[in-house]
Amino acid sequence: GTTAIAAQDNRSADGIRLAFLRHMRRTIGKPVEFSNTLDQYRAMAHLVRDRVMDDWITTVESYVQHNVRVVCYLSAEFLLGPHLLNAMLNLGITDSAEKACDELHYSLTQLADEEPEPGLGNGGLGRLAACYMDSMTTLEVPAVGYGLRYEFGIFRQEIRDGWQVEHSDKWLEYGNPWEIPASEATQHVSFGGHTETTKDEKTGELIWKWVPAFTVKGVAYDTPIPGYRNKQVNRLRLWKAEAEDSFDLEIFNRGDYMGAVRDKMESETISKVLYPPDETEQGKRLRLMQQYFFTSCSLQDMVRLHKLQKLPIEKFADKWSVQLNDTHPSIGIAELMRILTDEEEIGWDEAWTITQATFGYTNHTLLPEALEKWPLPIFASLLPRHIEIIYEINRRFLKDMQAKFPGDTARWARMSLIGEDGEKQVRMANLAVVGSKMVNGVAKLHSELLKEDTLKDFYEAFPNRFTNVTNGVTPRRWLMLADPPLTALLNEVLGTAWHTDLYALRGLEDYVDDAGFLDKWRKRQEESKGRLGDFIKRSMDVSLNPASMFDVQVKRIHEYKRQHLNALHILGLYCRIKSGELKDLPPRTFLFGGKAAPSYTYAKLMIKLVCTVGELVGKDPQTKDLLRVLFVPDYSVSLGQRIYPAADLSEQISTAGKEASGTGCMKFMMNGAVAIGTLDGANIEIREEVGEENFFLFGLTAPQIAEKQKAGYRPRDFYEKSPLLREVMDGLRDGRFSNGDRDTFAPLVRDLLEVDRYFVMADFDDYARAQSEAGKIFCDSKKWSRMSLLNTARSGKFSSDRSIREYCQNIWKINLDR
Ligand code: 26Y
Repeated sequence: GTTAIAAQDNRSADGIRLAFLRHMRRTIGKPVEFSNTLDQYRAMAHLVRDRVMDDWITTVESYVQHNVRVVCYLSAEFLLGPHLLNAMLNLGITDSAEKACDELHYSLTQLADEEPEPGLGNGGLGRLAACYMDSMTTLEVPAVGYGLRYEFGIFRQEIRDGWQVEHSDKWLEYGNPWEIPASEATQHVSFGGHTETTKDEKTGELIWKWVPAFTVKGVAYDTPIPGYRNKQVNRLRLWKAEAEDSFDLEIFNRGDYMGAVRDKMESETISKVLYPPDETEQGKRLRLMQQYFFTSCSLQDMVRLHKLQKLPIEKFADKWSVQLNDTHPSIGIAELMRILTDEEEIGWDEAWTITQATFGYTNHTLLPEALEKWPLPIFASLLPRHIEIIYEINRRFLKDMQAKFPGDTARWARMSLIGEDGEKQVRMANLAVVGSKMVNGVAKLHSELLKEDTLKDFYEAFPNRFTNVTNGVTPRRWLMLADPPLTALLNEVLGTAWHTDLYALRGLEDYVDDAGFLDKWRKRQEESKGRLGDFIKRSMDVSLNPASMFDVQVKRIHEYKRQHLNALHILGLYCRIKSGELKDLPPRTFLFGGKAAPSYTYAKLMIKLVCTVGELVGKDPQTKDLLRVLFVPDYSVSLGQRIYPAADLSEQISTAGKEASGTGCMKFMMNGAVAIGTLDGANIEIREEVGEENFFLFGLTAPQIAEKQKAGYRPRDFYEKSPLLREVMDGLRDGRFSNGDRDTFAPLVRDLLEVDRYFVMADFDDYARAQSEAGKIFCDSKKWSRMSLLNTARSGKFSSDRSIREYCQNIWKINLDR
């Protein structure tokens, strides 16, 4: 009928052009001929949003009608990346939009480049949450993402003289067309004060009351998350902290205008800025406030919606599955207990059953120092009622453990929710495990090590609670959006089934001995490298050689990720070229990107090292045509989309047993890069899928590392045994690579020779061996193309669609073939 025609027109080039012109007049308010690229981006964003909103309404209606179970994904970070082209891709209107732009004489990509990236996350954990939102919607899982609407996202990184300099990220400066305030959802969150008990006059039972010191208002901002071509749209609800309206009233009462404004500012600080995962911790109190603030708003929102649908509160866990993305929202366990017992007046035992049935906890780290702990005084002063609840959970829990493990006092102390070594602390991981029905790691090895090591005591107490869900990434953004020419080629030979069933890429294996196709594959790869080269020429004024091997390491800068191992290897190549030992080396371009936490001095020094090596090899006439090293500043989702498709070699070189999963490795693999890596995190599963002959393995294994650690590791022994390592470390110490500067890298050299917590020295020689093997095979372009093609062909497992299916099956108990 007529509505169908209208809907179709909505998505045609004409429909889009007319809508664009309408938004240019009515939303932007400019004659189109005076508009700049930012205006054009904004007009385009608004018309795309209109089309997403139409699907949103129907999705919400169908959820209400079918009274479905809802997954709530609680995460302090959502690293979405730019919306515009992703929304167009998922709606299926990219071609029409391109045509409309052509007619208007604009370039769609140029206009899309105007979108400020919503950088509401640090790295892997935040990006995972974004991939999972995409997959949940694509698989039609009713889901809400809950988090914080940071006014300032991850800092912008500048590299000045080789050092990282941070700038604040004002992503909201020109408004955000992708969010909609949801006024009906406003919540109020209390802090501080004290608790009181009264006796119930009838029953004589004690009633707890929290008398808080102040409250903060939570205002909801919704971002629609469109599924892939299925007319489904889920909601990402982010909370902004504002002062309570009563502040304004108090101005009259107290005549204290400045004081009122100060209170207002303090309230709004809560959602002001994203915390980087720093080593030296500052501002702990504010971070705890952030976590409680967004978690409480989210749970209150669920209770509100639950009641709106007239469901009994006792059935809360049947309606809501709450997944905790690491411990950051794990205070939710105590908060739900508070809501159920204090506010809904449900008895403790029933409340605990509901709470445990509601939550699932995903752990993302093995580093014990990264498990969150809050100093008791800070915690108790901010959340006096919650500390009482945690004590009561703990009392009952320890009683069970005493029955289960009689006499094992050391074990009880390790498992307690309150740490007593030194200053008393609240252990959030322990709370998360005790209060959840399921606990999962993010890759096979990681989940095993959680059971054997980090959470061993808990595994022994609750073996059935532990499971694994290997991470995944969305092929829509990381393949289709990132590499349209590759997408076209895959569509040509495989059709389009792989868009939502990535295992269908296996069909590519039919071409693995087809010389013509392999040649096509190689040419396409070189074109990808050319496109990245163009971008780097434009933005950094550096020219890259697209025939060289692109050897890429992009991820947060961290000692355990070992960007310095990569840099030391390049110095090794430099030395061997200088000495004449290495002659016919295939030219290589080493690309680095990633941010260091602002207070992580060592990581910043690692960036300086990479930049110093870059300058050295780029200036030396003997090496400058063979080696190029570039640190690309301000690594982000959109930069990742440009980089992954152009990579030949993917660097996944963390110390075995330290990287929980890693997800960048999966993005490289989908795009046909071959990995050089250790047996760590998801690398192990990547190697399993692609075959050991298509993966450059090196390094100590996790058990070997553990053994060395126990026996007393001496990095200097490796330095003394390896002539190349000695030359590199001596050169670094003596200033040979840094114009005679012996000071800058002295702390790094000292650490590596004397401590080397991450076994850089121990793995150096084997890494150099694997690198040289990769270099040799790269010279055989047919062999390399074959390996590259097999990486794409066998990447099916690493779609986040597969991960979400597993969460549905094993954790959320949601039936996908309704
Ligand atoms: C400030 C604070 C408490 C904090 C904020 C962010 C602590 C940690 C983080 C982020 C952690 C993170 O990104 N972890 C990574 O999660 C990925 C997704 O599961 C894994 O692939 C990756 O191995 C892990 O390091």
